[in-house]
Amino acid sequence: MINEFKETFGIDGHVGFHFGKGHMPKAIIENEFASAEVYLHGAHVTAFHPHNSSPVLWMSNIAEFRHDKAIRGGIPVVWPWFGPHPNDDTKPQHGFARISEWTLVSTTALSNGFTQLRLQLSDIETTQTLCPRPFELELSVTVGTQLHIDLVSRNIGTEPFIIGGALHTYFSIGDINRITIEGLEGREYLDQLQGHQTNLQKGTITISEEVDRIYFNTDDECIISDPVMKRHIHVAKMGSNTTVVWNPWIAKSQHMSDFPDDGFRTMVCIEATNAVDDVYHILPGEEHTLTQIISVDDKY
Ligand code: TA6
Repeated sequence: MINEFKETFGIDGHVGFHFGKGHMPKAIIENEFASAEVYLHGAHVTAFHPHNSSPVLWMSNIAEFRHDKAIRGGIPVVWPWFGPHPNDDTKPQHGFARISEWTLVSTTALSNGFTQLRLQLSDIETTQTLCPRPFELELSVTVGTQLHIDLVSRNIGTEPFIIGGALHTYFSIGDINRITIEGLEGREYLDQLQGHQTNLQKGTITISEEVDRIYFNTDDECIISDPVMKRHIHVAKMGSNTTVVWNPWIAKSQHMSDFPDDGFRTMVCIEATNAVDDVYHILPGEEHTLTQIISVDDKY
């Protein structure tokens, strides 16, 4: 399998393939700007490391690499619903895209020195029980001075369908008690820990307890200021008007078997999301693109 990937999609000095954890195939991307890793399981980006900074994505050191489980950390692809299924709790939390095996479609060394991978998931028997509408889902990963992720949902059937989802990105930070997150000042949010009570974000976000918030009516860029790692992480997005900010804090970290008890101290999730009223009705033949663009500046 790996040799077939290498022959068909390998690009000398830019794209290689290996069996990663759990003996799952992954693409290794390397260029003059950064390195990255993408597992075919869940089309899951597990690493983005700009050469002029430290790794940007947080990964659990006890993540489980199993076909029936999402990899903990990196960028889980949440689709076609965010959170629990709207009316069937037997269906997986955050949809099925992140626990499906995707197909690699292309690898490209772009003229600007960036490297692009495209992966696809289409309606196969395992997904038809979960998504009764014919669909095509594509993830495009472009690695360079920034990490650009596009999640394209295509309706290839004859009936309209509604989709939600998220690029559920885990960011690596120096100390949760010392970061601030700008960009959502003055926005309202649903507090998932307070029965979806609506609150107003006053000033920049600081975190000193479990946080699980869905900010709505926002297409804003967020900026994580990290005084320990002396950098800012810029998180821009398109095709989304809801942003989720999550940190599990102590109790929830201890409750998750694939999340280290002290993991909450060095991670925060900022998620480009389509949820609540920000879901998309896609007509036959049409598509929706959810984009997240991640970059780092060390001008601290
Ligand atoms: O995005 C925040 C959230 O919805 C939290 O409520 C928490 O459940 C988190 O996602 C992780 O979910 P997971 O299914 O990956 O454990």
